[in-house]
Amino acid sequence: MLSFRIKASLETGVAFCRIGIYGLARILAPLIQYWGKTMSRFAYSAVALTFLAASPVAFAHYDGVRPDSHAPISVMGDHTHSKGEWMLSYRYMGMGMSGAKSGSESLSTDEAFGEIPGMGSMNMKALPYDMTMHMHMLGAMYAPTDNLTLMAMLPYSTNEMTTKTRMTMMGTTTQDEFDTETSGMGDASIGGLYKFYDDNGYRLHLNMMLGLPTGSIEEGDYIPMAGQDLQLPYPMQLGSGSYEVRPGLTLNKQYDSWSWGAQISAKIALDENDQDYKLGSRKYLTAWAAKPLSPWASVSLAAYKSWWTGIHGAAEDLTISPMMNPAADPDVKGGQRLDIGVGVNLLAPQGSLKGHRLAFEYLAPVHQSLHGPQMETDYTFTVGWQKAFGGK
Ligand SMILES: [Cu+2]
Repeated sequence: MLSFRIKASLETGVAFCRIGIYGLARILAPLIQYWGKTMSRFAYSAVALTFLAASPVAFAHYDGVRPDSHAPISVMGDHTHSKGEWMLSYRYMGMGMSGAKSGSESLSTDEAFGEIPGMGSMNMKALPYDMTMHMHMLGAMYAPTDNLTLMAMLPYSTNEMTTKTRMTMMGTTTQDEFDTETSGMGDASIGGLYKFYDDNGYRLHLNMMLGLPTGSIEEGDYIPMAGQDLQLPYPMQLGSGSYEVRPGLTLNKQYDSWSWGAQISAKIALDENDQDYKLGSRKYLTAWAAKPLSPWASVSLAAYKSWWTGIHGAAEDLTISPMMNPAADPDVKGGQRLDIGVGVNLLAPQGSLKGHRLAFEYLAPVHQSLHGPQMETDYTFTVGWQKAFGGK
């Protein structure tokens, strides 16, 4: 009876704390408006997450060896390690894009061509129509202390694009298409995750990553319209060419029978690259919930919201005109998207594979709005392997 009363009053306490958190976040949000409109939305979430984590009710301590103690596999820098532990990981990410979109409207091929001004006496137009990206990502983590986890990631990407072309010669319009491909190392990233709260099943850490300009931004391929190899438009390049700060805040909350988490993060290019441009900032807001089905498997549902802005400057050696191909237009690059992800995390609890993790996640867009015409994302698929070593 007494414990029931304590429990009831604790729950009431939690409810009040949550209301307090919400109120506080509403008061604090305007104070950080100078971050800009989108950033203030982020700040609001950050403040809310921080205070949510401080809800003063005791639950079981965080359990790091549950399948759902790692977030869905698409989330980067989602967890920290304890002192002396290290981890290796490999991820494959596939992404498919196709069609053309302007705003939140899908355009027919004719409508999309209609939005391209065209160039020359033959009114040449090129429309990127289909793109597949394959990324292999190696990751390593090491925790020198219980609070600090160091992290490094190295991607290797292959981009394939099909572009439709149209030109008019002596009153006759002809349509054709061509394929281009690039592959190589992308932008490596290094940094740390700093865990500053770990209690009552809540864990909160800061993500402090730095993107390095190791990926090429001068990839080219054969362009039939030009009859020669040319530097390809922005989406086909392997790296950003800039140093990037990638800050973030991650929250994990574990209950006996389920867990949830959230992350806000951004990628901000610090300097103009060797081609005289800088990618626009990208911001991400992610939330997930996961349910263990057994000691070795959990399923998850996640929402991924992202915003990105156009490119500043223009690639110096890009001779493909934005008048002809929207992929070469630095201004036609912004957008936002909401993806819903369904995932599975597997963790071998014993035997010779003990500690090995395998995870899958499939993301489908439910809404996207693009400063277009740009191709729209059809799906993202990630499969990953992770294994931690050492520690206590
Ligand atoms: Cu790890």
